[in-house]
Amino acid sequence: MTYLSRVRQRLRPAVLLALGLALCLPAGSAVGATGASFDDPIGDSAEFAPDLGATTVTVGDDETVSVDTRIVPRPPALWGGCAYSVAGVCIPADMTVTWYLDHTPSSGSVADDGADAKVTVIPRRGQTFWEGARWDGANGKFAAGAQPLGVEDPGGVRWTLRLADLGIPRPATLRVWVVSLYKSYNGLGVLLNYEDRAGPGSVAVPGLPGGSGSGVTAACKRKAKVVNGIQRRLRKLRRQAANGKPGAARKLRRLNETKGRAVRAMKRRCGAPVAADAPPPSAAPPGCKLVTKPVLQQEGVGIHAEWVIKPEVVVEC
Ligand SMILES: [Ca+2]
Ligand SMILES: [Ca+2]
Repeated sequence: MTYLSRVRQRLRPAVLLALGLALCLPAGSAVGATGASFDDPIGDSAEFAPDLGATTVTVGDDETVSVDTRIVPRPPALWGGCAYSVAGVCIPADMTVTWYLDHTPSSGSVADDGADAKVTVIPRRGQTFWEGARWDGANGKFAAGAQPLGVEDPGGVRWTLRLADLGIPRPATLRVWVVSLYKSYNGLGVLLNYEDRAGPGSVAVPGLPGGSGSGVTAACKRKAKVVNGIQRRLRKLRRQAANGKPGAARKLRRLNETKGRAVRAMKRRCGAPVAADAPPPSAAPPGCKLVTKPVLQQEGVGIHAEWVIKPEVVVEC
């Protein structure tokens, strides 16, 4: 039997289902904070891949999400050590623990069960590297995002990121699962491929107080107004640059950079824009509903674009 098939056998779906059902809500959450935890047995990964235990997800009232996962490192590499040594030289293992976050139905990485964001920790040669990434639908791949604040203790790890940095809207149903992976070639050139999976668990991220995001909409309108103002100035500068006005080309370049920042700030506030010519969704997946609410839309393209807030039918979960 190969190593891989042994790993696969250990991860039969029935086990995963049972783990998913073990989800429970913690008692005594702080006011405004919400969370969930899910368990995974210690001992189902006895070697190579770090063994995942319990995971606790907390959405704080400070607009952050924190995830704590208990981990037991396994031999031979333990936590980022050597897969093996050749003449005293350490060959490091390729080891990662990745948290997948799915917050929006009908978008995200199909290969990763619809995940819209992920956080990865890479232990290697006594150092620990943290990475955050968000699904980039336009390019069909994960794009590097804000780096999580990661903390280690002898029994596991914990990381924190802002909801906005992971693209998590309010309200949302956040599904989280964890994958511990180990890959290396042994001395005979055979690929060792081990994994431990935990979850999924799900957390209800409530909407902001005051109804369906009224405060968000006001802030979003302000951000859209800023971007539209920059667009008008860009059109004017472009005409001036075309007519050879001194300094106009330089100002144009600088303002384009400002625009990039303003557009990103606007999208953080407003959420992803809804395409004006996209047909409205006809049905909502289980656990979600169709609602009419103001969304961000782009009218016109390129330098002639105007950003508007318009009511549209969207899926809300
Ligand atoms: Ca485990
Ligand atoms: Ca998704």
